[in-house]
Amino acid sequence: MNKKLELIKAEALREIESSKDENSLNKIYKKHFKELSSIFSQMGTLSPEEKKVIGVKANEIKQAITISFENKKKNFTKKDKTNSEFFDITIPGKKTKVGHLHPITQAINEAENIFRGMGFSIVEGPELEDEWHNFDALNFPEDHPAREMQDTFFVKNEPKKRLLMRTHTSPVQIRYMLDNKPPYRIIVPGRVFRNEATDASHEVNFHQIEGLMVDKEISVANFKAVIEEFCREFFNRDVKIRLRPSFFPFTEPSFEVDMSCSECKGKGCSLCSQTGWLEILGAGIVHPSVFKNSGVDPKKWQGFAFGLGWDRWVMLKYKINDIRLFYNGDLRFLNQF
Ligand code: FA5
Repeated sequence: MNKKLELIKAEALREIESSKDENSLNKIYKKHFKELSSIFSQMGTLSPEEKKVIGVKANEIKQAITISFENKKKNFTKKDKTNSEFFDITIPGKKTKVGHLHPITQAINEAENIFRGMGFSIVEGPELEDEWHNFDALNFPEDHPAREMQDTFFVKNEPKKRLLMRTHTSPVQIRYMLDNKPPYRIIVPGRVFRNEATDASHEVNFHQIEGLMVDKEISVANFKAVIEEFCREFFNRDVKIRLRPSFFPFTEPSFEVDMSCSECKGKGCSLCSQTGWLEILGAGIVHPSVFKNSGVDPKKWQGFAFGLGWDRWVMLKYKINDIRLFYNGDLRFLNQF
């Protein structure tokens, strides 16, 4: 039995040492462990003295084989790890898909840069507005049909302070003037909401960029200069615009600005309702009542305000023939920007 044990030890250590991979190592260990187990099971046939000697020896051999097995196994694991950490830097990388800003937002950023260049600051206001800021302070008399020009989503029907989704960005004029002293030169980009039927140029949810410039000697000529400069920079060319007299309760005089339709070049199409012109902004000289409601002395200060229908500007720039493309989430359209 002594000889057999010596043989198992020598063979096991040699085979473990020369094993090539973890799989064959495990097999070798199992095989010799089985042989040792059969020696242990035969110990009952030995005399007490022999049992003592053989028992000690068998245990020493079992320990030696196990240590050698563990060391070899560690070696393999280390090698495997090194192999898996290796990577081939010459393999072309996988491109990660990243999103991008919505075309309307990209264009708002562009507009902000142009207006900043003309000394305007960027101001924001709440989309959930109250009736006073959205209508009353802007000189819309209660029950006046002018309120109906902007079909409104009322949110909470409280008699004293009715809440609504703002129908335009003009209420931010009031908020800003109440909080700041003139002169002013601000723009207010933002989302607005109107409860109206949609078509190629009308949405229920669209964007406007409000503008307000107030100082001691401001006239319509300043307005024209600012808008023409903005058009030139935004469209990167001279564009044809026209001013039409209009009505807004918060400006006097008021006018609407149209731009020659880029889709049909002024001939008439579904985008411009066959007129050849697309209305792109409303504007006017700030009404004295609006100044009074905002704590500004109309005898000392004067200025103009305007509201760009931003979606239509972006449509003109990129020759987009339907406003609904901005909002239906079609990636074939959005990924072109
Ligand atoms: C206003 O909203 C005024 N607050 C603009 C203003 C500001 C006038 C300051 C004077 C001084 P209006 O309702 O016309 O005005 O809307 C302004 C622009 O928004 C329009 O010229 C048009 O380009 C755009 N617009 C109006 N309704 C829609 C709609 N449903 N979908 C997309 N664009 C629209």
